[in-house]
Amino acid sequence: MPGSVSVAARSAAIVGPYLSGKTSVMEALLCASGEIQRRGTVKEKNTVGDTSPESRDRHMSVELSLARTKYLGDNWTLIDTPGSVEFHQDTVAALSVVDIAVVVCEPNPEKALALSPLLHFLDTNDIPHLIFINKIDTSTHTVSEVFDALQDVSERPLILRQVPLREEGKINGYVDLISEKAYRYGEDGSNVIEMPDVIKQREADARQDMLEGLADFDDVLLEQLLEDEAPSSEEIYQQFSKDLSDDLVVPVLIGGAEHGYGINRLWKTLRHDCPQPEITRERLAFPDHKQLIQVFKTQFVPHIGKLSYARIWRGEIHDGDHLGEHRVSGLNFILGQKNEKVREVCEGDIAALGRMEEVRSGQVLTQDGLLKDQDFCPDIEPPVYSLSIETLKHEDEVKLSTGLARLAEEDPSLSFKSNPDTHELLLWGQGEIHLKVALSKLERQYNVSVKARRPKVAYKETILKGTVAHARHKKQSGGHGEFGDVHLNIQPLSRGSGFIFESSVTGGSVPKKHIPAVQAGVKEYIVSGPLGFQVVDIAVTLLDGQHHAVDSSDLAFRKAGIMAMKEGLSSCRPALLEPIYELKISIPSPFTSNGQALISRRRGQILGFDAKDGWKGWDEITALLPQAEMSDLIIELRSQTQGIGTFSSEFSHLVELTGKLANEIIHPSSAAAE
Ligand SMILES: Nc1nc2c(ncn2[C@@H]2O[C@H](COP(=O)(O)OP(=O)(O)O)[C@@H](O)[C@H]2O)c(=O)[nH]1
Ligand SMILES: [Mg+2]
Repeated sequence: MPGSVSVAARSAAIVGPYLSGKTSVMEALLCASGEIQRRGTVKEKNTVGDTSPESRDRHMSVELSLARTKYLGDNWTLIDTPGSVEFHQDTVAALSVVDIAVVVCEPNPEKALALSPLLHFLDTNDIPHLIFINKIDTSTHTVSEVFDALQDVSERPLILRQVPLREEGKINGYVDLISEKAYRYGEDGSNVIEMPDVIKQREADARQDMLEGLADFDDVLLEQLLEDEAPSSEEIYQQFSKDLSDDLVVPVLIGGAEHGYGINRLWKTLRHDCPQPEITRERLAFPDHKQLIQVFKTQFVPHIGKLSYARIWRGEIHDGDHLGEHRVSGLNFILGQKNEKVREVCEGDIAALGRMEEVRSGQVLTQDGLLKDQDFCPDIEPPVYSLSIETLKHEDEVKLSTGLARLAEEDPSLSFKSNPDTHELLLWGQGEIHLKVALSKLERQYNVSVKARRPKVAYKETILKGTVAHARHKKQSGGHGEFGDVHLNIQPLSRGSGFIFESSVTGGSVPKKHIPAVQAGVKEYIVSGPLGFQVVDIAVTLLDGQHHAVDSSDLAFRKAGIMAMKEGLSSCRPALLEPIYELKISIPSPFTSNGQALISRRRGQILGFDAKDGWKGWDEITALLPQAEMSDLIIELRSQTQGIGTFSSEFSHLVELTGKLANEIIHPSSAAAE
């Protein structure tokens, strides 16, 4: 076991669903390591994590909180992560640089499903992790019920490391299954007690289960078990560390962060079993370099500037070092809100590097600069929710674009783009709270207030029958007049054809040089047709026309084109077209029928559903859904799936919309007045 040998700094991310107690676990770990004197609580808003106003106001972590600490001589960086799926990108960023993840969960089997996406992520990315069943003081279920439910959503085998001790119906201690010592919880750590007789049999059975679980990965241990030989504690410890490092098994611990229960045990497991950074470096397959620094998170801090949070995988860095053309200006260790300026950082450390203006999250630096052709960026969550935003003051537009660009650099799951169809600026992200937090940061950090509303739907219109329209633009006002005369054949096209303009003019009735002007007029008109929307799926052919030797001009022919379209289109039976998207909805199988009902209620059409590839216990529903029904889909989908259902979408086609719904869209004010 690593005793007093000094090891490179390690790092653990504390992950898990919203409200499971991650911020409290970090607080308890920091208190146990002596980093802070008194355990803060989330309720009193005095924890090391959750320091931003956005976090405190919402009683939830909305960003990463880092804390550097020392436990029994070893250096650590703990990272508290947001639990809400809406802030998952930060969690993924943290998981891209840590040696281990501590998954915190509720002591309730009914809530195990909520861990499914996270465990899937850890399992498929081979990130070593352990599970800490928290709030054990409030548990009304047995630990084995919770354990079984967790096993159902984990691809890796779980191995229970402790059995709970119950006294008067409450869990108030545990037996460690390796050392076989019993402990009673106390506010200042647990005290060893004699193992009560009532638990001996259960302890022996649980220990046997643990050993059998480990023996699946070790022939020597298997042989020992088959021959009824008792392996030594030392051998079991070693096997555990190895299996965890290799991400073969997932140890399960129990405790209660708010009272410090089981926290020393958690620390010791981390200390003994968490892989060393060099093992993680191999897992992540970094190339060999003297210095290797991975930036995983970027933050723009008022009065300080850009900070790049980075893990040092190899070598040391000093303040002022050049990494190729990038100069490190300022090095800080972080404890929640406090930054500690340091002159150098070593292998394994996580630090905030100042003023690396050209470096972005996900990039890796070596002594020669950015590592090219190798991508360590985590995948970006596809956006599922958007708002149309506009500054309250016109003069704030420049500030808005600076602010948005920085927010999107800090959080790649947030994006913005203008919609050419509706002329709106859309902010895209992971949900209502995600966007509200972004808007609150815009106001607080960039001093821009914006108005946000539900985005418009990009309705279009077309025609159901064709016509030939004639228009003459003529103006005589002294000097040069204006003269243009056109005959346009306007015909509907099949869905998805777009817009076609042709000319069949012969003999120069409309001079060649003016034909583009007619086309320009037609295009200008179809931006907003008789119903008020862009006209699509039509073919316009310039059949014939007249010109005047002196008065004809591009301007005159453009105006004639507009006039002919205006007169022609109103007699062509205009029809409203609604955009339809194809959705892939990922949903845990117990909720699949709810998901299908949700689509049907929203005028959707289910195309099919199947088991989701590579996801145990999940389905994927493919469906078509009108865009008008999509804006708050994620909210309802999450509310029906313990917060974990999600979807991706892609524009599919336009379809004619008729009846009352169409009427309400074409005449919104009259519909509202009814
Ligand atoms: N009874 C009890 N409550 C806890 C425990 N740990 C956390 N809590 C409470 O659970 C709530 C959520 O905790 P928090 O740490 O913010 O969870 P997070 O969202 O995962 O960071 C808070 O009200 C905590 O006080 C615990 O061990 N026992
Ligand atoms: Mg939290």
